[in-house]
Amino acid sequence: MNKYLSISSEVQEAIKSGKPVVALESTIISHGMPYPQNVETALRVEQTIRDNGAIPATIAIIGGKLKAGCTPEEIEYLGKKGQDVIKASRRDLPVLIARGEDGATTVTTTMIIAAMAGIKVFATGGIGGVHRGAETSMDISADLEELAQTPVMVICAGAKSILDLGLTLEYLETKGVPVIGYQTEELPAFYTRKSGFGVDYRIDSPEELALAFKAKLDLGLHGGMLVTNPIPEEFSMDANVINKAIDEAIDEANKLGIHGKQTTPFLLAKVKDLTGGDSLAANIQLVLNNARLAARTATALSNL
Ligand code: PSU
Ligand code: MN
Repeated sequence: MNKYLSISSEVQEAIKSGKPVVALESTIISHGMPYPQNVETALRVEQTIRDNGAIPATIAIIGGKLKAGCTPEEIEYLGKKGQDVIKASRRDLPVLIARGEDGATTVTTTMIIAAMAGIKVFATGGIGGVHRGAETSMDISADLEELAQTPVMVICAGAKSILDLGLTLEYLETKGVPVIGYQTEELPAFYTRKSGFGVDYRIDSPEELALAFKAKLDLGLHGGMLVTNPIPEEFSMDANVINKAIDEAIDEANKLGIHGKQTTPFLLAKVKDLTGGDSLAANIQLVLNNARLAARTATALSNL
């Protein structure tokens, strides 16, 4: 085991005995939601995974250690410290570790640490992707490169239309990442069930998700698999309301010259301000929905 990695005893025991484990990210805790809803949600997500037969492993960097499996106290710490926890992508790991700092793991770093620990399934809300205007800004999330190289199945609710969804799908195609729609032919757009873009394949059961991912692993094909799971109908938002807020947020980001790692958190916070409590409630529900599917899929995978 590498000296930078710290796996909780519960997660370690589960991995060793082949029990299903689901990884969870911490940027959604420290940067994605306000305190205390962030902590409440993170704990509810963990409980949902347990209720569906798997062991949760919330991933974060604490005091320079790569943690697979956080305690409720550590989750409280990450949630309370909020934006002061550095948003940590792949390029941030070396210096954060050297300095013994904390880091909130994005999809990218959660995949890296999950793979190091031997965890194959990861549930989150939304992934990063190719930003609108990327043809000049070159702002493409490291999440896409990670999906191209690290063997973890990422279960999300699609991507928000703060991104260019068409270009995001093109990029994933080039990199050989399968984009699966869970019980849908259409890529969900996080707050809404539809985006107007098709997925590569529709899969209707956790068992088939597990079989497809196992085939990818067995063949030694690099990289992960992206499973997009639409937000439940009753919690989905009006596309016009959300798209108007997103356009406004992007205009403001451009005016203020927001760039680099600030772009995604800025846009997410702005959209949340403009749409009030509705978008937070939707966000919480879709994460719980992804946690359920991830737990069932990790269970199916461990039965193969
Ligand atoms: N998109 C969301 N919610 C999020 C994120 C993205 O709808 O919380 C977070 C995730 O942690 C994701 C990261 O991995 O932002 C991507 O950031 P960037 O675009 O800077 O790569
Ligand atoms: Mn970026």
